[in-house]
Amino acid sequence: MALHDPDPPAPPVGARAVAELVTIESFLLARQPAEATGVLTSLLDDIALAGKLIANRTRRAGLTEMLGASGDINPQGEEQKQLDVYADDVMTAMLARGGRVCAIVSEERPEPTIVPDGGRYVVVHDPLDGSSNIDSNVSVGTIFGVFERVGDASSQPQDRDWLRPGRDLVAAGYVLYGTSTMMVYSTGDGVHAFTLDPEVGEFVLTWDDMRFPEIPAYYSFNHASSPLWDQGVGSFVEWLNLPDSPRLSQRYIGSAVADFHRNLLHGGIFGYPAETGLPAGKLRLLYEAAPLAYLAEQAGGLGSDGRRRLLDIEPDHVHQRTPVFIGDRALVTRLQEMVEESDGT
Ligand code: AFP
Repeated sequence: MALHDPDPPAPPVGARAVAELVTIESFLLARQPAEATGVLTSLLDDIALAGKLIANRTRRAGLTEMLGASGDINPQGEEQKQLDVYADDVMTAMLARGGRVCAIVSEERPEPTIVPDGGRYVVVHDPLDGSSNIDSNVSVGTIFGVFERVGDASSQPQDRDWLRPGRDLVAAGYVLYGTSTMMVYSTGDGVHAFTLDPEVGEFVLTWDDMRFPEIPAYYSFNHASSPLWDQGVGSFVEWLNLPDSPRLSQRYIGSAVADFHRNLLHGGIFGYPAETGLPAGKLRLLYEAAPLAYLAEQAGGLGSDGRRRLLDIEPDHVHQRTPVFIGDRALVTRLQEMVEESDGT
């Protein structure tokens, strides 16, 4: 079920939906390679269950006094929302219980969490991306990436197991808490989306083998920051508004996961450039930019920091930031060309 036009096909409903009902568990099992042990499948199952728990709490946040700040500050110096802490606790508990994960890197914790007697996978995640939007009831999401550890199972996990370029990811995805709850992931075999059916409590297949549409529709940059951008990025966004450009419409939610999701469905580019005073941009490489770039490439798109392929950047530390441009391959390539041109002047 390829996606080539800006309006994705409506998912099956009624009797056809039941007949065609494909849950994430059955889909994962059906698509796992013959030689697979099922451990990665079970790990993605754990993340799906964590997503259901977080979805339930975010949906009821206004009713259960779960809105607002927790009173703590995260490693980036940002105010932690109560739901940031809840989502981080749920992800950590779910990932640490199955004996499948040896270390967990979270946006909300200064250091990686080592899981005693853990397994062969390392999970990096942003438990609730866009959390500054929660109180305004705007879409937020959990972004995750999975690496296979480098060291053998008997050794203590260490930097070499999580300071990895995105090209080493074996899986990545997000759970989006919006008008509906969706889980979108890839294990290197295409990008697939599932919608949580609250009545059944199951993530049900909505789209498989998603591809960026050939004709993009949107660009997503925080225009208010444009005076702080490099000249190359400024020229690119100006070009987007010229008569001979692809004539994209502008949409910006302020939750990277939600902006990425819209642009994956309808075509487009999301960008968070470097700014004067913010030379590395705002987004974190390991658990925000790299997982989204992995999905973008699996869907025929591209991720860049303006000069390099995002998936080739080796992080020096777990909370490293990077400029981010992700989405339609032709648009990201055009941006890189214009940055290169301005570098040359
Ligand atoms: P929060 O998680 O603090 O809301 O930040 C969200 C985010 O990291 C990313 O999801 C957005 O694209 C970006 O920050 C929004 O930042 P601006 O408000 O500066 O545009």
